[in-house]
Amino acid sequence: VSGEEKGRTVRFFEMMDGFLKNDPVSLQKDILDHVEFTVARSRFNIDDFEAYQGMAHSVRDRLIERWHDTQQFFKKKDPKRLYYLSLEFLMGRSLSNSIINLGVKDQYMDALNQLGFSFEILAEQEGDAALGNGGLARLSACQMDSLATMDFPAWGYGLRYQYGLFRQVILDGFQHEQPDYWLNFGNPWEIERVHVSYAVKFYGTVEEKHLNGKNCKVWIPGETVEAVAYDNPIPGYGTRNTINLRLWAAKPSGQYDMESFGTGDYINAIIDRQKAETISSVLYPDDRSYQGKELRLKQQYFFVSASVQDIIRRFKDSHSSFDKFHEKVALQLNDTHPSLAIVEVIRVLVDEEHLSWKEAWDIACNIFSYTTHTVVPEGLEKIPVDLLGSLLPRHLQIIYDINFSFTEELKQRFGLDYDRLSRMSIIEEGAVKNIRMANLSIVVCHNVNGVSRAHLDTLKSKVFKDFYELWPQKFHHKTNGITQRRWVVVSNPGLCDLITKWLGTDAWIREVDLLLGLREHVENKELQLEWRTVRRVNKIRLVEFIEAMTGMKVSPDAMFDVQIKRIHEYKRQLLNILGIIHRYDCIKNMKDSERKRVVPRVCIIGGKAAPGYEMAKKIIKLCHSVGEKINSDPDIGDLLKLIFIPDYNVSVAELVIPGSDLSQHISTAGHEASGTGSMKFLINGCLLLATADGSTLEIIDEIGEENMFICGAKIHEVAMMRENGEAPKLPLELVHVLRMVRDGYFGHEEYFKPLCDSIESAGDFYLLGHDFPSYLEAQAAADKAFVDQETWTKMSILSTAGSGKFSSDRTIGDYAAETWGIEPCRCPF
Ligand code: GPQ
Repeated sequence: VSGEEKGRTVRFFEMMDGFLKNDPVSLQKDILDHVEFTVARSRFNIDDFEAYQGMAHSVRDRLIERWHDTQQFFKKKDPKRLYYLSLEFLMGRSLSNSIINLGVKDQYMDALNQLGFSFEILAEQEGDAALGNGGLARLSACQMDSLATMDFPAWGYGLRYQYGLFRQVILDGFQHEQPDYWLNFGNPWEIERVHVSYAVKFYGTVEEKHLNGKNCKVWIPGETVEAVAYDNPIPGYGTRNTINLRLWAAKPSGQYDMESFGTGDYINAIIDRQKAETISSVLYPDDRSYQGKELRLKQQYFFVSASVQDIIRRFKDSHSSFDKFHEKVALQLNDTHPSLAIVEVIRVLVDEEHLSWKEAWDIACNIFSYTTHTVVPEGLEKIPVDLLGSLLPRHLQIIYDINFSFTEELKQRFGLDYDRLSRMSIIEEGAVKNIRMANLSIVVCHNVNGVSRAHLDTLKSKVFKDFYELWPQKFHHKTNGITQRRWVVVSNPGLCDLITKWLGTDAWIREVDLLLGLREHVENKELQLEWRTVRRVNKIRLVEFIEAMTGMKVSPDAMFDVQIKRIHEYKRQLLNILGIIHRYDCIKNMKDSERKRVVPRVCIIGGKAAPGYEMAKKIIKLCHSVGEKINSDPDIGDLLKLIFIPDYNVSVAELVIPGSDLSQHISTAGHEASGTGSMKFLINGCLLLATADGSTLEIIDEIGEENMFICGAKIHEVAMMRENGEAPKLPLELVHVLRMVRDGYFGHEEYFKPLCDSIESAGDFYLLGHDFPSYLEAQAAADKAFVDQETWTKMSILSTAGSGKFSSDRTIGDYAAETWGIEPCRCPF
C-alpha cells in the first residue's frame, strides 16, 4: 500500500469509527429516546410492545450505521457484486438475530434489566416477516445471513408484499386462512427510500423507429407503475458488514394519465391510479403450482424490472461503458420466478443502451445463474404466450428471437429431430402456447444448480435430460444449507453455550466445521449429562408453548416426535398419521404388562396447506380428528398424544426444533429436491427418521446411518415400481388402519374417503403402502434407542457434530467460488 493510500485508509478508518455507543447506559438512553420521539409514547409509562418498538428502533440505528459503512466501502472497492433475485424471503423475526449478529446482545440485556424489562418478553412482541411460503423462501433468508457473515458484496432483491403468507386458523379441525397484514404496527426493520424509485412499464405496443442510423424498437407502454425501494439491512455475524435486502413496493406512477384526469372524473381517476398498489399487495400462497395468473406475472416483472434498473444505474455510476459489466455483476435467479430478468437485461441493453444484440447476449450469458428447486417436469413454471404478449409485448419478441437462435443451434447439432426440438424449445406448442421459463433460463444461464446431489442426478437423467446432453458443463449442485446463527445461536442459546464450552471456542459460529470437535467428547459422561439437561429445558419450554397454543398438557418425559413443514401429499404427513393410528390401535390391544414397555410419545405435526389444496386440507382435519380421539381416551393417558400446532412459521420452528427428540422427513424418495428442515433438527441434536431422499442421502454420509432411522423405498426403487406399474399390495396393518378411518372411527368418513382412496383405489402414487412396514420398523427402532438414554444422547451429540456440511456458509462459499466468481470484501471495523 503506497503512503498516500495508507493515509487515505487511515482517514477512512476514522470516518468509520462508529458514532453510536453500545454500553448499557447509552443503549438505555437510545431506547427511551425512541420510545419518546419515534414511538411518541411517554417514557414514564411504557408497555412491553412500546419497549420492543423503542429497542427495535435503537437496533435499527446501529444497523443503519453499519449499512452505510458497508455500502461506502463496497462503492470504494468496486468489487464484483452478487445480486440475488428471489420472489420470496422468509425472514421471520429480526430483533434477536440483529443484536446477536451485531455483537451487542449482552449490553442490551443489561440495559433492559436496568430498565426493568425482560428481553425474552420484548422479543415475543415481534411478528414474523413471512414474505414466502416454505423451504425455498427460508433458503433465501439463510443465504442472505451467510452472504453478510462471509463478507460477500451481495444484494438481495425481492417484493415487499403488504400481506405475507396467510395466518392459519383452525376451527373444528379445519384450516381457515386469514390475512397477514404484517405492516399494521409499522416495521422498524426497513428503511423507506422515497427517492429510490423506478418507473415499471406494462402493456402497450412496440414500434419500429429509425434512430441514429439504426432501426430500434420502442416500447410505448399502456400503463406505468412506480417501484419504491424499501431497504432491509442484513447484518453479518462477527463482521461490520451489513448488506442490503431491497424490497420493492408498487405505488401509482408520478406520470399522470392526462386523459382520465381530463374527463373531469377526478375521484375515479384517483381510485384507478391507486390500483397500482395491488401489484405488491399479496404473496401467492401456493408453492410449486403455477396458475398463469396475470397478477403473478405482473409481480414477477415488476420486481425484476425495478431491480435491473437499479443494478444498471449503480453500475453506470462508476463505469462509462458496459465492457466490464460481466466482471462486476453476477445475477442469481432463485428458481425461475425472476427469470424475466434475463429478457429485461437484454431489452435494456439493446433498446435503451443501444448495444448490439451480440453484445447484450454475451453479457446475459455471462452474468446469469439459476437454481432450480423442483424434481418433476410438471413443477416447472410456464407462462401463456398470450398473457406475456399482452403484458410485455417487447419481451415476447425477445423471447422469440432467443428461441429462434437456440433452435437453429439445436438443428445444427442434432439435425431435424423434431421430437427433441419440441421438447427443448422455449415455446411449448399446444392448445395454449406457453413459455417454458426453465428452458429460457437454461439456454441463457452459464450455470444451472440443483440443491442436493440426488437432485442433480434427477435433473440430469429426467427433468433436464435433453439439456444435460447438450451442455453437460452447465449442470452442478450446491447442496442446501441453513444458518447456524439463527438455528442455534438465536433459537437454542443453551445448546450454543454448551457447544462453545466443550469446543473451548465460539469460532464454530463462523466456522461450522469446528463442530466436528464434539466427536472427541462424545463418550464423556459430563457432556452427556449437560447435553440432556439443555435438551430437557428446551422440552419444558415446548411443553409450555403447547399448553398455551392448544390447552393440552403433555409430559416432557415422553419422546417428542415432530413433523413440521408445508402439508403436501409427497411429504406424507398422512403416512405419519396412519402410523399414529396404528400405534394407538396396538396400545389399545395390549395387556397391562406390555403397556409398561411402551415408550410414551408426543407426536407433533404442524404446517400450512395451500388454500386451494383439498387433499392437504383433509390431512390437517384427519390429524385433528385422530388427535381428538387419542388425546381424550383415558385408556391411553400419557402413552400417546397427537398435537397439531397451528400457524406454523419461522418463530414457531425456532421454538419447536430445539425441544424435539425425533423429527420426520419421510417424502416418497425422489420427490424432495433437498429438504432443509432436517438440517435444522440435525444441528440441534434431534435424531432424524427419514427416507433416503434429497439431502438426507448426504446427511447419511456425514453422520452415518447408524445414527439415524432410515426407511422406505430408495429413489431407484420408486422409479422402478412406477415404471413397472406394479399393482400395490397393501400390508395388512395399513388396510386395518384405513378400515378404521373408512368406518368412521374418527368421524367424517365421507370427508376422509378421498385420502383412503388415494392409497387403496387410486394407485397409491406416493407409495404409502409399500413404505408402511419399513416406516413402522424405523419407528420401533427409535423407541428402542430412546429407552437407552445414554445411546440416544450419543446419537444426538453425533448429529450436531456431523452437521457442519449443512450450513448455508458452506453452500454460499461454493456458489461464490464456483458459480458467481465473487470475493469477500470486508469492511474494516
Ligand atoms: N421448494 Cl419448487 C419450495 O419450498 N417451494 C417450491 O415452490 C419449490 C421447492 C423447496 C423444495 O421442496 C425443498 O426440497 C428444498 O429444500 C427447498 O425448496 C430449497 O431448495
